[in-house]
Amino acid sequence: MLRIAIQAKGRLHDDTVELLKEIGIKLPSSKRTLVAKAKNFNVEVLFLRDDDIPQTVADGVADLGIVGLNEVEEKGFEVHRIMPLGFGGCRLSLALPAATDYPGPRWFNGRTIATSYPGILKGWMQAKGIEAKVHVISGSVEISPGIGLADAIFDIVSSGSTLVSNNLREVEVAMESEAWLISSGMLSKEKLALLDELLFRIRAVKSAEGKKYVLMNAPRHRVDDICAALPGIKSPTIMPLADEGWCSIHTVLEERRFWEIIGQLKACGAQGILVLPIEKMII
Ligand code: PRT
Ligand code: ZN
Repeated sequence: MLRIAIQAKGRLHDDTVELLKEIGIKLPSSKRTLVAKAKNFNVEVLFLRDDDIPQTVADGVADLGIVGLNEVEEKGFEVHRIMPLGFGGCRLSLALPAATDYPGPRWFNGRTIATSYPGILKGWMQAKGIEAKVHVISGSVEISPGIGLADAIFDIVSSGSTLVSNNLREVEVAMESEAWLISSGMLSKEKLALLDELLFRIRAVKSAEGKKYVLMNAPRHRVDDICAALPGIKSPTIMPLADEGWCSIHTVLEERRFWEIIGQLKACGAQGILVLPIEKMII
């Protein structure tokens, strides 16, 4: 049995549970407990605070964890970083009062910086040769300059609106983060086999993300032009239709390129274009 530690509640919880569901790990829906056994896969899920996930995995209490890379970096426990999962994206940035002139990192010399991530901040300061005082607080970091607690802050930013509403300006990005799958370094052979199966499923779900299955009818004499406009996985499938002058073309398209390509397809005479969602893709 594989034990996976995930966030009990918070920003990563819903996306994590959704990913587990997509790869076939159904959790009892009733109420959240500390531990839940999956109904149809040899997996047990531990619901924890995100801060506790890296250590739980490093100690081998959980075999795997899903947690922000920022927590992994900050805590510094030894875990394997297996793969980024494409959600929980954010950055860790330095910000200062919006009206302040900022000549570059040396501005921070001799200043006080408030943060909940002293480890990552000190790493950045060392890399830049900055000597500043680090004031550690556990929450509401963004109000520190306004109340005179610090000259600047180092915190998580995603849209940037929290900084703007506190009259702060982002001046340096120290790291980019997202949710990662991490593992303990001491997995048995049986657990490694289960992990392989899990990774296979995650890759199948991730491969399908942002992609659509597209079908269309096309005049035979324009097939080459249509294929040239289609950046499919490999070559598109082309099937004859009852009407000999026409065929049916099937392919997979990146959703973000859809509108750009669809115009070209129509210009080539494609008709009856159908766009379907793809759930999983085994390449
Ligand atoms: O209870 P528990 O300890 O498990 O959760 P938590 O409160 O410590 O963490 P939580 O749920 O807030 O965040 C979990 C993880 O989500 C973080 O460790 C990051 O990896 C990731 N993440 C992604 C974020 C954000 N985006 C984010 N915007 N974590 C926090 N924020 C906060 C940030 O601290 C700031 O206050 O949102 C504010 C900034 O947001 P913007 O959009 O205004 O820039
Ligand atoms: Zn936390």
